[in-house]
Amino acid sequence: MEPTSSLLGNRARMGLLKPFTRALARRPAKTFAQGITTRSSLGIPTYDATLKQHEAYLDALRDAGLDVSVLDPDPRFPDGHFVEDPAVIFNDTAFICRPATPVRRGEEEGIAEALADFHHVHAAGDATIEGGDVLFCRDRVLIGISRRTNRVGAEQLKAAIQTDMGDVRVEFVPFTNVLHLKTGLTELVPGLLLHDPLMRLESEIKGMRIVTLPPEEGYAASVLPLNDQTIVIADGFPTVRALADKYYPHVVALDMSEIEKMDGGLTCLSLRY
Ligand code: CIR
Repeated sequence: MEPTSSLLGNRARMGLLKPFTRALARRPAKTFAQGITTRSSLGIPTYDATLKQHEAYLDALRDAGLDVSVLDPDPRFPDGHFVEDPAVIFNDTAFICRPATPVRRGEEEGIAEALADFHHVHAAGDATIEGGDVLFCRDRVLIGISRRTNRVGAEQLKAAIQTDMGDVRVEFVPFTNVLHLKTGLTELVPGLLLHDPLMRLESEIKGMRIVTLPPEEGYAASVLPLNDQTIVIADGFPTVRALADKYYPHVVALDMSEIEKMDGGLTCLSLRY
């Protein structure tokens, strides 16, 4: 189905979730370059440039009207500023994830503390799950099955979502070749997904339009709609820019070069709720 502006409006734009009013982030720690990355060929990011890009990101959230809480850096966790991965928020529930990589285990404790006002459901047992693999769309939730999120984790999150939200459609999306689901697939507008051709989808996603980007724009498949007016995209990717301009009156294009070097994208730097 071709998304049209008649489909838009804040409620429609954010689909299953209420419009965002708040966000949680964490400032990068000085140890950040010791984090995990598959993109070392891009070079080692500098701390100052990373902080600058992170600050511009926080400003973009604030400019869109979000009340942003920023946690202090935690040098024990070089990847700790990728706060999207340790939790998934829907309504009053914070699903506390279980990171797959031992070096990221423990990040979820600080995030759970920061989300003390929410009802907590904890991933448990053999589950591994990271929020980067969870995409709330207009009409369904997609959970990536990846090297970071296994089926046990995905089933636990699905149960928590359906307990809270009723019989919401939740689909598992096995994929390979990119880190998280939202590294390679996000929803530009209701019903329209942007896809990095590097990402190999192992099952079909029915009933949604998928735009596969030119390979050189794959990184920009990860976009961050904030409300019906504003979307944040990575700067320097003309196809994505043109698509964003078509649907949003306000497009914020951010330089993500340093964040990309550590496999980070736009969604992973905050939790929105
Ligand atoms: C990691 O490999 O876990 C971090 N260096 C990057 C995490 C990015 N998170 C995300 O895309 N949701």
